[in-house]
Order: sequence, then structure tokens, then C-alpha cells
Amino acid sequence: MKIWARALAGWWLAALLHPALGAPVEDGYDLWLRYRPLPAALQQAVAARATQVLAPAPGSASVQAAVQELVRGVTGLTGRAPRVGGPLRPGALVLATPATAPSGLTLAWADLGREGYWLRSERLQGRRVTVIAANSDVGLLYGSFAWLRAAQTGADLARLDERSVPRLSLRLLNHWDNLDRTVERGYAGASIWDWWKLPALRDARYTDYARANASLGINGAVLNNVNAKAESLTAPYLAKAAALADVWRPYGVRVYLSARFSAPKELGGLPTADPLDPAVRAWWQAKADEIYRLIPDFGGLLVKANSEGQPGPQEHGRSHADGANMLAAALAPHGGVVLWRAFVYEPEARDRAAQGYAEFQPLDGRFAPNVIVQVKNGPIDFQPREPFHPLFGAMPRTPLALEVQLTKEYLGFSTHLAYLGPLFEEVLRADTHHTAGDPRVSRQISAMAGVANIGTDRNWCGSHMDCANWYAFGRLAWDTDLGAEAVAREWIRQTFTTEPRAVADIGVLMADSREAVVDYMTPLGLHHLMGTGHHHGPAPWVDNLERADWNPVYFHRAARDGIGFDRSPRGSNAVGQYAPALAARWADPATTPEPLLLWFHHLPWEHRMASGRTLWAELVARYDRGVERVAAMRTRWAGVRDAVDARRHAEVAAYLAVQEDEARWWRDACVAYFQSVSGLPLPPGTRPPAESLEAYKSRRFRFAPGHGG
Ligand code: BDP
Repeated sequence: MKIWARALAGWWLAALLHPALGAPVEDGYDLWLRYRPLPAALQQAVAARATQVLAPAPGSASVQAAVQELVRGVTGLTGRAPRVGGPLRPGALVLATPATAPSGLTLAWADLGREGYWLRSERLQGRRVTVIAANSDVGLLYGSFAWLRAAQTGADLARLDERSVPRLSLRLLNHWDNLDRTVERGYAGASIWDWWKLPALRDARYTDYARANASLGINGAVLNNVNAKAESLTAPYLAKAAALADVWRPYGVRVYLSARFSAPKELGGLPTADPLDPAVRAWWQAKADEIYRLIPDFGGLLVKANSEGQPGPQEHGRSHADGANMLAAALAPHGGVVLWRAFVYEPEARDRAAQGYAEFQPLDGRFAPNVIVQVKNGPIDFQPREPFHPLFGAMPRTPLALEVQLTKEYLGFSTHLAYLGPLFEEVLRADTHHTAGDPRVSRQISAMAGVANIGTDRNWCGSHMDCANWYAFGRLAWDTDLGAEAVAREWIRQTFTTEPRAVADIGVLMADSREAVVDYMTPLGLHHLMGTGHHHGPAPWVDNLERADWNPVYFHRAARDGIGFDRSPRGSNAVGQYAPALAARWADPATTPEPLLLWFHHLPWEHRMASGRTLWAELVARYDRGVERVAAMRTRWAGVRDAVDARRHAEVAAYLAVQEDEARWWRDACVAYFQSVSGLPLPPGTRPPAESLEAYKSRRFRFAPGHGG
């Protein structure tokens, strides 16, 4: 090789390895707001439509944030900084509210509500421009992010006409963060709230967090764990929360707190927390007043009561409605809401799946107007697949929030790739069969809450791929009718690459990923088979926990005669909590969809499945299919190596290798266990489990993340 050629090769190598010389090393911190240069042809088109940013002057903090974001985005994507202000030019981006709209602009402003936006190509004063219109400054910010998204996802910027209004008024992240910075079910490092240094230190990360949320329209965050400590309501912690609220205000992200129901006893020294006791009511009223003095736009309180050891009104002989309404009365004068969780189950429950409905449905109509009952997507607990919760559609006189879990407690933590968009879409689109109006779950709710997967890891979510779940949550909470696959492609284009083949391939891989997890963990409606406490890995054999309904054997009920939980009218009749037409369908194994079969039915191992196989053979085949799917995901990911930067490609590949190993472990351990129960030979041609059942049973994970001790 000639000397100069060698030097050149050496330079390229150095440029590749040294961030200062080559493209910046991608560590995931920038999420979907990377704004890296677009392919040349697109750069031209975007630059031509963003020559200038014109905004109302002097401009609130939200407007300034919008302008900054547009400048940052356009500069990054095209290499050219738009001019800010000045006389209107062709190709301008014009931010307009009714009060500041340039002459000649007519819009149906009323259709936009408080938070909606309109992106529209217009001819104004003889110039072709793009208007970003909204009724509020935060709407302008949402619109600006939407324009940047359109620019990166190949929209025709010269002919834009996109009006978007959120269907749900509250779109909230729920952080399960503790005051010592551990995170319950957190797999992305410590809590990003540095409580100790707040309120003095306002880490730049808090702003980037708010930018990411605002880019999706997430408009609130509950800061602390639902298993709450009373201290989070003391003056020092309220000052810390107020500092976060100050940072987030321009971005439209409001602060909420989880409240411990017994706080009047613990903090106020009262002898009781009875919600009908005047002293208790006065204590909460004073607490609400104190909070709003510090945080005038405080969102409200989230409460987990009488659930898993948390205190609640039932200890005082009062109902959930009594408890929620007392807090609602304290918050109402300030415009705050109470999010009261329906995740409850009594110790002696006959069927845990039926508990939430049994306790809450009879209370429909008894909650104050500013109470929202927050319901998990399914009736058990964030399993890889559950039917939708029967409370959706069954409480027409109560606003409901749909709670989903972004942190993948039951879907492989952050080391397994499971894109949850399809799970959210499945529940939002589920037909409740309750007849009034549109029966879909998405039309029975007024809020959505996502249990956050965010921590101090540089890439925020513990894995690059898990950030797609934050993204999909925000996008679907804003527009519940979006398709999960389209949302994934948007995210890929902004996060990894705009190369069409790679976008398609990564999209396919993501679309398949949740179903892969269902197959290798809990196929055919099985659920709750995971390890005790930490919830890592398979443990279908566990039968010795203090409460019956903490044991996997309670849920799968596998025995010589068959497998599955009989929730039909012959069994617990939990199916009877659904609307009659659906209850009738799901009461019969012949008309129950196979993905939910063992959720509702206990069936003999010889039961004939749609494939013609026996249930036993089908179960094994599904476990095998799960492992094969992960292998296919790995191959697909390997195929996009050239389209994704080296570091992130290697990191995702490494996680996929872990996932394939663990998928095999799930499959082998479950097949070994269920075989020990069914007593049946493995279907012909089936690979026997790699290790003995005893070996799987003896695995221990004392220091698994997300779980104390
Ligand atoms: C369960 C989690 C537990 C949470 C609980 C909840 O294992 O850590 O406290 O949900 O939602 O799935 O309150």
C-alpha cells in the first residue's frame, strides 16, 4: 500500500474510533431528538422549508423552547441554521396563536383545543411558508416537535396540512422512584431525581427529560413510587418537587406525587387517617394548600390504597370512594386531580383476576368529579399478554385512566427486546362490547399512565430499544388510534437510520418482538410464571409462598388432567365481569381466542387445537416458536449492521444474544416442568431441555435489579 493510502486509511480508522474526528459516537442519550444530518436530497427539501423561524415576541418560556428546538433541529438535520425573526421570508416557519396570527391567516382555531396544533403550508403575504398554529404556547411547542418529526420521517413539507388534538387530557409517566434513588422495577440505573442535591442542583438532564416528553405530548409525571413514603409530602421534598416543576413548566410537564394514605398519622401526628374524620380532612386540605403555594400548577395525587400492604380507607371501615373523595375535596379548589388505583386484591381472593372489578365497579358514580380511577391494562399485573381489564367500559360514570408498564418487569427487564407498541395498541383497540357509543377501550378512558422505564443510564432506559416504549407510550397516549408499527418506523427513522430497507427490517423485528416474548414465556394465555420477588426468569413450579395467589401454580393450575385457570361460569366466573356478548364468547373454549385460552379455561392436555395438535404439543411448539423468533430477530439485526452506528449496533446485538439464551432457558425450564406434571412424552422431534428440572429450580438471583434485597 502506498504511504499516502496507508495514511488515509489510518486517518479514517482514527476518525472512526475517535469521536472528535468522526461522527459523534452515539450513546443513546439524544434519544429520538438526535437531529443528525439527513440524506442530501432530504436536507435540501427541509432547509427550503425552514429558512426562518418567526415566533410571537417577546415569547414565553414555552415559545422560546419551541424556537430553540426548531433551530437546533433544522441546523442538525440540514447543516444550515434558520434565521430567527426579521421580515417574513419564503420558506419561513411561522408560529402563531390567535393573538399573534399574521394577517391573512384564517384557521378554525376552536378545533385545536388547548393543546392541539396545526401544521399547514400557506401562502402568506405572497410567500410560501409553513404555519405552526396552536391556541397555547405549549401547543406551539408540540407543533414544533411535530414539524421536526415530519421533517425526519419524509413528510411532504411543501404540502403539509396536519391537525392534531390529543384525545386524552392526561398523558402521564408514573415513576416508581424511591427517595433513596432506588427504583422499584427499574432496570436503567438509579432514579434520575437526585433528591439529595435538589432543589439546589437542577441537572441539565431534567430539561432533556422534559424535551423528550414534550416531543411526544406527555404532559405530567408522578415523581415517586406508588409504594409511597410519607416524607415525599414534607416541606423539604415539596421544595425539591417544586424545582422540577419550575424546570418543566415551559415544556407543559406538570408534577404529580404519589401520596401515602396514612400521612396524616405519620406526618401530622393524628391518631387516625379515617377519611371521614374532620381533623384528617383538615390535614389534607392544609397539605394541598401548602403544595399549591409552592407549585401553582401541581397536577395532583396518585394513590395506591389497600393493596399489597399500602394503607387505605378500608382500614377505617371506609370505601375507596370515601378515601378518594376526601383527597379530591382538598385538591378541587386548586384544580388538582386524584388518580386512585384499582390495582387491589384481597388476601383471601377466590380469583385474583376478579378483585379489581369486584371492589370498584359497584362504586361507579360515587367518585367526585376530579377523581380518575387508574386501571392496569389487564386484570392481573402487566403480564406479557392479558385480556383487557373488565373495568373498561363498565364504569360509565367514572373517568378512567389506563395504566401500562413501560419498565418491562414481566417481559425480560431491559435486556430483552420487547417493543410494547403492539401491546398498547391491542388494549386500546380492544372491543369492550359495552354498547354505548364506540366500545373500544380507547374510548372508555380519559387518561393514560405509563410506569416509566427511565433511570440514570446514559441511554435513559437501560437499552436503546426500550426507549421505543417510552416513545410509543407518548405517541399513543396523544393519539390512541395510531398504529404501533407506524410509530415504530417513525422512531427508527429518528433514532437509528433513514435507510429504507433498514427501517423496514428493524420495524419487522420490533413488530414481532412482544409476540416472541409471549411465546417463550407465557403462551396460550398462561401468566405469572416468573421467579419469586425479582420476577426474573421462569419458576412455574413455585407453590410455597405465603399467599396462594402469589404462586405460579395458582395461576397455571397444571396437573395430570390438564392446564389453565377455569374462569368460565363452571370455575371462578371472572369471565362474567365482561359485557354479556363477550362473556358468552369467552366462556366457551371453542370461541375463546387461542392467545387467551388458558387464561379462561382449564383444558385436558389432549384438547385439540386449531393447528390439529394436542394442547400439550401446541404448548411445546409455542415455546419453540418463541426461541426461533428471537433467533430470527438476531439475524435481522445482524443484517442492518451497515445502517446503524457501530456502538449502538453492537450493544443491541449483545442484548439480543442474552435474550436468545434466556428465551431458551424459559422454554426449557417450562417444558421440563410442565412435562413433569403432564407425565407425557415430548412430541416427536422435540429437543429435550438442556438441563434437568432440578437444575432450573436451583437457580438463584439474589441481586437481580429493581427489587430490594
Ligand atoms: C407489581 C410490582 C410491584 C408494584 C405493583 C403495583 O411487582 O413492585 O408495587 O405492581 O403496581 O407488578 O403497585
